[in-house]
Amino acid sequence: MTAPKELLEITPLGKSPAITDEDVVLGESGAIIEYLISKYGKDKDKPSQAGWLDNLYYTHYAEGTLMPLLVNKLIFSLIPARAPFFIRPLLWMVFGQLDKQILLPQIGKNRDMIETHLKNTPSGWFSGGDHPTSADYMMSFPLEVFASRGGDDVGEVITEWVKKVHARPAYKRALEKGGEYAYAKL
Ligand SMILES: N[C@@H](CCC(=O)N[C@@H](CS)C(=O)NCC(=O)O)C(=O)O
Repeated sequence: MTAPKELLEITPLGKSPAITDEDVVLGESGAIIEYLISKYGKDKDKPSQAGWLDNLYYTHYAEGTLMPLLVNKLIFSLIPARAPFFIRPLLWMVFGQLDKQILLPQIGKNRDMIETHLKNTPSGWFSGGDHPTSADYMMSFPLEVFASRGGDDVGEVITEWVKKVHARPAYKRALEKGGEYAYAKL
């Protein structure tokens, strides 16, 4: 809800991320990651055969299930915060209940699944290999958002995973090139 309108000149939805590469313009993070890996990845981002299914699942789960839950959580707090002051208390009550009864249990279930998965993958990357794959690239944004906004609901394993992503030299190089980024800190 805060994207600069210049983004509309690049993609019809005016959302980020979006990339341009020669004459290609592409939005949607999953499509961008697949594009970059297949064009520039030189096979090094591919999962092993054993990790293929986990990679497939988490690559799609990130924006298909996890991120919409976190966006809903944000919207449930923005609606009351931005409402006229005289209906704010009522909206806080309604959206607080929706958050507690619908979102929190869902987020908890998702957190437990992710934490269990990461605990069972000793390498710490989602597809179980010794390097990140598309699943990790896709999971990094939702887990950064969750780790920085989720408070006590975030698990220890997720927090450690985000720290590990932030410690990668490639992540640091991206920050140097891309500039300030609110979710780069925990
Ligand atoms: N499913 C899309 C989500 C894109 C999206 O919603 N991007 C947000 C930033 S995380 C955005 O550009 N919001 C700006 C706005 O809605 O004004 C993807 O994975 O690329």
